[in-house]
Amino acid sequence: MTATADIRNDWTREQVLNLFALPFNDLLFHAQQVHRRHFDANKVQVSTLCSIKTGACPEDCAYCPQSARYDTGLEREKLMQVEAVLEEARAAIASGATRFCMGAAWRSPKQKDMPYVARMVREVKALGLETCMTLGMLNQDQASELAEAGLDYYNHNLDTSPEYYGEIITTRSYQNRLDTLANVRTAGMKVCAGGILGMGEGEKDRAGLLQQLANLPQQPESVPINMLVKVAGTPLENERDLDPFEFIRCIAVARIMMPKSHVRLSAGREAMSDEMQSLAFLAGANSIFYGEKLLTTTNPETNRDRQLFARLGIEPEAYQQYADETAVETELQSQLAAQQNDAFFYDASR
Ligand code: SAM
Ligand code: DTB
Ligand code: SF4
Repeated sequence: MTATADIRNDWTREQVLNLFALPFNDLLFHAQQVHRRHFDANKVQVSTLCSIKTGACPEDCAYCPQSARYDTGLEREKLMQVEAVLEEARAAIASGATRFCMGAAWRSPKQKDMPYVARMVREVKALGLETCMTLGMLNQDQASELAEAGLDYYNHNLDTSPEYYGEIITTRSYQNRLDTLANVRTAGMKVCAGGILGMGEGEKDRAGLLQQLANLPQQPESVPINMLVKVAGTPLENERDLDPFEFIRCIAVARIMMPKSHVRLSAGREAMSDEMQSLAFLAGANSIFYGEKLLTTTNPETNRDRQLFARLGIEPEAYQQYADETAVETELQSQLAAQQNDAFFYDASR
């Protein structure tokens, strides 16, 4: 099969469920074959998150620590100054990230905020990072403004299947989300869209989420698969753990259905063992959030991630448009060499 013949936008729910029903080893073998047709299986893209406006969100997303409707003890913070964002972006470069994703706890951006966020995009990009933002719903004009500022990716998740969606969010509709994704595409930006697993949904809902994403007119370039981070005070704080194999199955099915997309092993890694994360990479995940904080919750320590990469022989994917490419290459190579050395001395009793 040729590379493009892999891509289909006409998946039925039954076909997706048939993939989920494969024996685990067959599913992973299939996913790994698709993965290797399109990607170097030992490269993983690394993005760092920055919460540019935290908490006090008017929406009611049942998983989210930033909703003003739940008492999660989170301190609200106003929109960050551009210089403070740049400082975080420089730190992200120094630790080896190639994409910087700026998130705001908004239903949608206000017009008065647009010049600031556009400036953030321009200046972060000028440092040589790929840029991504997630600011809630966008109308067509707002999407075009961000595209003109040079924003590479816009993240907006579908979160779950259309059928289960109403159990999780009531303040915006599934169609609102699809409209935002269409506006982002029309503006010419790359799309980052995925969802969350472990919110009490069934396999048919996980299949429904992937069906929606894969059947978009153009598949998202980036597909974050989050494992619910259970935050005290949110309605989902006591949700039952999802079987880790179900999570891995979902990554593998995403890889098969969206062969050319980067599938991101996103929130929830801190609660995963190294072995589970390596299974996710085997299933075709090839992107992570890197850095000790997600938006408001914690992520694995960068040293743990570096060691994991070294133990698995994984290298961070280079981003060819770095302002000073040679310097970054050298930095990444020396970090990797140091980690490989550390891994040699890895203490299994740790
Ligand atoms: N407010 C904007 C929005 O919702 O569109 C952008 C920020 S929002 C925090 C970005 C995404 O983070 C959500 O769509 C959701 O998929 C993910 N997310 C939020 N809280 C999470 C949690 N507790 N566990 C896993 N993923 C989460
Ligand atoms: C995505 O899919 N996951 C990221 C990013 N896109 C913006 C956010 C995860 C947030 C986890 C909860 C928190 O740290 O607040
Ligand atoms: Fe607000 Fe986004 Fe959290 Fe929903 S996910 S409550 S929109 S910050």
